[in-house]
Amino acid sequence: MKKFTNARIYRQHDHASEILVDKGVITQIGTNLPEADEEIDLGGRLVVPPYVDAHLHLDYVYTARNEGATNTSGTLFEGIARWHDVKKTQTLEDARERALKGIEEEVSKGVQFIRTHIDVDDPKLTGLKAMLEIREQLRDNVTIQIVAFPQEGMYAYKGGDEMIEEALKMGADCVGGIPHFEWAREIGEKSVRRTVELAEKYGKLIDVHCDETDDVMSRFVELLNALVMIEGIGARTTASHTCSFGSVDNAYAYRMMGLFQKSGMNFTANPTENAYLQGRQDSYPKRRGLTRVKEMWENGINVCFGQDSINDPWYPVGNGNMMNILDNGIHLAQIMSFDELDRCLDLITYNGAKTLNVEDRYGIEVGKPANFLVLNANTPFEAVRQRADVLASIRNGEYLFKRPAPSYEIEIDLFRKTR
Ligand code: 17E
Ligand code: FE2
Repeated sequence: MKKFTNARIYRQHDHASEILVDKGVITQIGTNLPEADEEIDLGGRLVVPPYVDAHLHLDYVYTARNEGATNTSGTLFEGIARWHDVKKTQTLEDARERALKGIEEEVSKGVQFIRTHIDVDDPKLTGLKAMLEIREQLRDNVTIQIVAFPQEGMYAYKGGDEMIEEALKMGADCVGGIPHFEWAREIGEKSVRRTVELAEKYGKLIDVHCDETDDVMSRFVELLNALVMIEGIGARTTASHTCSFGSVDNAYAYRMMGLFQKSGMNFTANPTENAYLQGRQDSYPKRRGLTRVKEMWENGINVCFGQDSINDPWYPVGNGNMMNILDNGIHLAQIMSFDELDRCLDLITYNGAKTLNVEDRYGIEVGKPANFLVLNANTPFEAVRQRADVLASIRNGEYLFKRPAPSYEIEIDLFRKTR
């Protein structure tokens, strides 16, 4: 038995400050809990559930400097073209090494839940094979979900839809799609229908790259939402990116918001990547690529953030630091009232867990696995303001890592003399 004391627990509204853990599970939360063999004093620091990266591409990581990978226009579409060449040189060993390194980088910054899209437009399914193996190997320490993602199209790539089906049979968790990349609107629509059919056929979750463009006529989110609402699988579905929804007119957005509430569909935004990739055909004013995150959040539509890219042909400077993603996201979305700042950690924790459909195993509650982070801050507001470091990541009651707290209370001579 282990007892974590002197904790400030995120979202815990009474003053409970102790967490008792037995065999990797939270058995009690409260004050003056029974003694335990091991007691760990957290010094009043904030304890939050692990970060969730709801949208990442682990097959692409660390390829930004590969031969032929340079994306000179900085657009999504050039990224796809560059990856087309890079992936031909990918080997199983190399895919494995890079993905492992990417996961390690994320875990070292407090992530324990990752949904990764894996490109299945590849006759050898190299990235998928590597990822399926890693998912099982790391299962105890990090929860990984795999999306069968047709990066070059379900129909624009010959046999793309069959590759997805194959990937689902091999064990991918979610069906993906990229309707805005298909060669005609009708084909994009056909791909969305196919995504939903495949999810039903194989009992999988859905996560579609949806409307990742500034083209306000790109409205595949409307069809995806309607289809999953009809099937009653909205909560099992995610629309990722939905950049163009940030540019549509308000009358359309208003109607759609009501329909999103009805379906219960989830949304994932990738603030850093889309700020970088979108608005490329704009002069000024220049759009910043983000969907209507603030309004979704205000209206009870589940929305969360993802890192998307770690050093790949789309975005070179991703590093798996979800606090950085949150920081960028709340700026771009203008989420900054004190009330919002107190709750916005949800966008990289609880809301992500809901998107991943792992809520039954997630959160600081009795009966759940003892998975949590200790942040170098005393309140949620200070955690966000200071972009607090993760001091410890605990999984099933054991440390994945812990690191000493850097002190901000150094004395600077100049200031001491002035006082
Ligand atoms: N592929 C895609 O379609 N969109 C992205 N943002 C990335 C890869 C990173
Ligand atoms: Fe993506």
